[in-house]
Amino acid sequence: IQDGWFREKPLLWPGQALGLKIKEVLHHEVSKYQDVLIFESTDYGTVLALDGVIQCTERDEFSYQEMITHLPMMSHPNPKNVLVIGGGDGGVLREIVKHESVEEVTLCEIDETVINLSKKYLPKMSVGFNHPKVKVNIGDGFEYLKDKSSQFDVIITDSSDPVGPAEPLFQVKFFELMKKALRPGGIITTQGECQWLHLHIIAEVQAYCRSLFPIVEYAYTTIPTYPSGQIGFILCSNNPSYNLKKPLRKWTEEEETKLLKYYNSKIHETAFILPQFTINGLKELERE
Ligand code: AAT
Repeated sequence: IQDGWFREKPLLWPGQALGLKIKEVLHHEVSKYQDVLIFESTDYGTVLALDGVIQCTERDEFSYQEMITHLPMMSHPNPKNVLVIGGGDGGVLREIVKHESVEEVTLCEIDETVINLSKKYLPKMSVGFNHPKVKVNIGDGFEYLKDKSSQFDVIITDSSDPVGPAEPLFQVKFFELMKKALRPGGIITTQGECQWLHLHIIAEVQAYCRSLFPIVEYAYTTIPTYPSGQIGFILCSNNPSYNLKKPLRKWTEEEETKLLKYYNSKIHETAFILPQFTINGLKELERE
């Protein structure tokens, strides 16, 4: 915070930093796990930043939360039991319960402070916590998954970046645990970082996903307040006959208008079409 501006302090992309003008700092504390800052910005509504990195803003969160949720949910024929790792603002929960097939959603967030502050300052996202199908578990997602097997139809890892508490969530062991926790025909999606900045992370994660799952895909969305204006998702399934690039189920156009702000069945398909520098870069990194 400097001269009324918030500037990101990103360890993972030290050569660039997004700035947002502050209207008012609403809360700032160091929790057991991270530095937690909530402020009202002049142009992007209320903002949550963890360890100096923006996690969500009221103005553009829907892009990320809808895409990380509906890409896997619409690729599954009948998702009933869903797990979210991270996602303490509640936005992904808000999206999951739009699917009527869902019977139970569990959210496992490491930092209770994020949940409590989101309930106070980010009501449009934390509304997700109020749904009767939602259960909350406070703890490390990695630990939580250790004793789970064949339980979830969809697992969504809405995690922060691999520095700090989310580091274990980018390791191969975590993907093995998710694989074990999936039911047959299950799908996982993880926050997959940005092709402009982190092709090496994407290549590494994809490589061990390919050693575990028959289907591995990368998709992305646009979002002004994540680094470089884009963020990706890694999707995997244990069912080799799935085509995650095409929605298996669709909402009607009226439902899309009513329920959604970013996702629709057409953008589902385009999200998997990657620019040539990404295709070339990933090929090169895979050879190394
Ligand atoms: N929808 C908001 C986007 C996020 S929030 C990521 C959440 O993951 C945070 O609330 C954080 O406390 C939680 N988290 C971090 N590590 C763990 C863990 N080991 N187990 C469970 N939850 C965890 C992500 C924004 C991405 C930003 C991209 N630059």
